[in-house]
Amino acid sequence: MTKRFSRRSFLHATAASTGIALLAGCSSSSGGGSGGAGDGDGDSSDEEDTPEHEMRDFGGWFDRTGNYDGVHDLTGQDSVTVAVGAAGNGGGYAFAPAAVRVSPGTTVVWEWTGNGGTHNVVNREDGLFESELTVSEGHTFEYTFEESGEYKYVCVPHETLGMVGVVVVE
Ligand SMILES: [Cu+2]
Repeated sequence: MTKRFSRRSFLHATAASTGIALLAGCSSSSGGGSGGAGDGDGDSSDEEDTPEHEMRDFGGWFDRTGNYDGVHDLTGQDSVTVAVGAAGNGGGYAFAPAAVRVSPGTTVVWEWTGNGGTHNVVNREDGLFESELTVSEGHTFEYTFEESGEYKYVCVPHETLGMVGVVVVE
C-alpha cells in the first residue's frame, strides 16, 4: 500500500482520500490501454518508493478529468511547463500534466497547443491568476508561485469536461 500523502494533504482530509482512492484512481475512467490492475505495488520490498505520480484526490477535484495521472513531481526547477489543450477529456480539452508539484519560487508556464478551441487558465478559488481566453498555438501564460499551498485552476469553457488542474507548492 503506497500511502504517500504528504503533510499537506490535511487540507483535504475528506473521507474519500484514504487508501481506497489511491487504488481506484490509478486506472480511472479510461479503460483502454496499458493500465492493468494487476501489477502489484510491491508492498513488500519497495524501500525507496518515491512515486513520481502520487495519486492524490484533492477532494474530488479530478473526478471528471480523464487525463489525471497523479501529481508529477517537478520540484526543484525554476520553470515548469503545462500544456493547455492537450489530448484528453474527449478532445484537446486537457491540461497536461493535470497536477504538478513545484517548489516555492517556481514559474509555471502554460503553453497553448492550439488544439481544442479556446482555453484559459483561471484560479477561481483565490483569484490569483487568470489568463487570456485564446486559441493561439504557442501562446503562453505564466505565474510564479511563492507560497506553499494547493492552487486549483480551470479552463472556463471546458471545466465541465474535466479540463482542470492543480499546482501543489511545497
Ligand atoms: Cu479549455
